[in-house]
Amino acid sequence: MKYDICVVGLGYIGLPTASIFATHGKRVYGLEVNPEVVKTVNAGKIHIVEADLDVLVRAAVQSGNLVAGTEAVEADCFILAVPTPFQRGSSQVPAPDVSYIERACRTIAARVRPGNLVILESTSPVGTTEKVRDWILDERRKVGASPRKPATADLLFAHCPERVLPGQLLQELVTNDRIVGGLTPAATTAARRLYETFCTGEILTTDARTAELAKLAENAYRDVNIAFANELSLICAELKLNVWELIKLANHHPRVKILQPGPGVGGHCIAVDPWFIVDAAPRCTPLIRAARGVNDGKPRHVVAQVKAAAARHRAPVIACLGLAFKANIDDLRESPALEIVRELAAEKVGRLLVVEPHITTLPPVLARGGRVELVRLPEALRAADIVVVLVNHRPFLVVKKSALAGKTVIDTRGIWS
Ligand code: SAJ
Repeated sequence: MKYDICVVGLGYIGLPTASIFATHGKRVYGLEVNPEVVKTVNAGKIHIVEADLDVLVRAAVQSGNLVAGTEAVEADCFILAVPTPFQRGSSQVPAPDVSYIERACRTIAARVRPGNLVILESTSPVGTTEKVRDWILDERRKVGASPRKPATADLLFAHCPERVLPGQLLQELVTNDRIVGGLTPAATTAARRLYETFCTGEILTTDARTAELAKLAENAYRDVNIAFANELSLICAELKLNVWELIKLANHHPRVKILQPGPGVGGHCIAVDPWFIVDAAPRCTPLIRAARGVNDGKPRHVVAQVKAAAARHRAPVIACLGLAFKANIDDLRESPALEIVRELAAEKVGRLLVVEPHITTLPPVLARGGRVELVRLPEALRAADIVVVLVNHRPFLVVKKSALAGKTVIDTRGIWS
């Protein structure tokens, strides 16, 4: 069977994208390396937490338009939605790791036919769409000359970065404006037509390299702005002022809109993507690099605050509320909350009770050593001497003041301020 679209990678972006195309009449195949994910999706279920995604995936699978599998198939269009992490290595600047994209390209290469459109959705360093083309053509050369082997000119390549916000992904997938940048004008046009299937936002066309940098710039912009808020929180701690009140007051100015400080910046995007720009242009990026430094330094500051509070107790019990990288999701990637709890456990600061409503078992990094317990909110609040808010999950917002009486509160998100 030939599909309209083959989406490679059924993660946070690939699964919703595959499902939305399927519910708009496209025959979609989800190519996924993890057989467990394939099984889950083919059963109409989901393996990630995202509001209403379960309903969308069920509808897509029940319609017969979405099928998942581990083998590459033929399709008119291939959408690459695999991770692009970074490697810390020994260098000062973490380097982007595009190996998942390369593997995805080599996996689909033998199935790509003349006239096909290959879209890179993964956030990528500038120039990656050109590499996608090169990897696919290289792999086709390796597998031997095929009678239907397409030359570069027969294939269309474009970068269409995803811009959706985890937590409100489904709505943003449809309504956000979309940037579409092809390696050729024909590729740009083909990609624009494809996204018009479901996208109600404006579709903005450009070239692939500009599209790549635009996506990185958006996330670096947010990182720099959060760093400003985090720096203000350090200044306020030093001067014994309330940063939340300060920001609220400053934001009454018609042209000031300061973001919120927190325990640090997490997730697989904002904490990662700015490094792709620094890596590409190290001499031009002192501001982006400094922002990364401020945000990456914030967990250490929180650990120091907790240690200072713990030193006032003989056998401190510390409740850490939240492990995810932000509110109301289950994603622990690059989570500052996780880093803080891991550090407190490593330093044996006290008995650590963690509340994370979106998980049922602790991640291995915390489970090792048995120093951290995953408990429910009432139990943690009852037992704790020190309560540390690391994530502003909904259930934490409604904690009554009386439940905190007599306890030391370190509220990194300002939910009780
Ligand atoms: N954060 C703060 N203070 C704030 C806002 C966020 O400390 O005022 C923290 C969060 O707690 C979290 C981190 O920053 O740890 C990132 O959260 P986020 O909500 O700002 O962003 P992400 O990573 O969930 O999603 C971002 C979005 N990019 C922008 O808003 C420019 C999203 O649109 C992108 O699609 C996504 O990255 C991505 O996949 O690149």
